[in-house]
Amino acid sequence: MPELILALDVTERKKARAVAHACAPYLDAIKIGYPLVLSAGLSIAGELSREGLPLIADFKVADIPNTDQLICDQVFAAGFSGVICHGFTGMDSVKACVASSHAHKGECYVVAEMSHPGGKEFFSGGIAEQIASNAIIAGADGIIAPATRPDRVRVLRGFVGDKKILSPGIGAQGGDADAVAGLVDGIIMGRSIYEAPDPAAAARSYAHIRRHKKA
Ligand code: OMP
Repeated sequence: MPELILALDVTERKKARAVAHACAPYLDAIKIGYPLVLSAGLSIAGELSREGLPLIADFKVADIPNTDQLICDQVFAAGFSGVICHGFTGMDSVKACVASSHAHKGECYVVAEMSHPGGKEFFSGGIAEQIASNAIIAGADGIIAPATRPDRVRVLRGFVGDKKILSPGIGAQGGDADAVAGLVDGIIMGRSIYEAPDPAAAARSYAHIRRHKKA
């Protein structure tokens, strides 16, 4: 049953807290990243974690292993329960992110292929498949794969087995929730929820997604 993960990319602390609180009953996790953390500060993580939902840090960590580990350690110290890192940096870097995540009893997700049109430029020709395989070998908990390309999600599923696939790109980026809901473990959704006139109603309207069975 795919989870619904809110990508809370707003840049006002007050709005972030209000949207998170209103939507929380209809969500399985909240993801925040640079837009909110750079505007509201890292302490927003502790505030949002009071909603009682897993909180994923989307910092797309992409550095040498030592720096990756330092970043991830700070992520978990701030109250996050998961982190997203890039995989193109290589196995040793991904392993460093996984090691920090698991040392803090958190989860690590590796971007295998990005959802925007430009995501096809470099995550192509077998690269995404290699990143996905490496993520699994490195012990990651799952990958990020594009809801804008369900055919690619299907292919990448073949490389990650039962590990989680979290999938962004629904709504604002043109992806169709029903087309991927049966293929993934989590749907990441941002603007279609937090820009809606009633974010809670928008989140609730995706309740059917959470009942899809994985193919
Ligand atoms: P919306 O397009 O507003 O629904 O937001 C999608 C969210 O998923 C944003 O926070 C993006 O940064 C994130 N995302 C992608 O859209 N595409 C990707 O390939 C990877 C991510 C991500 O890692 O979460």
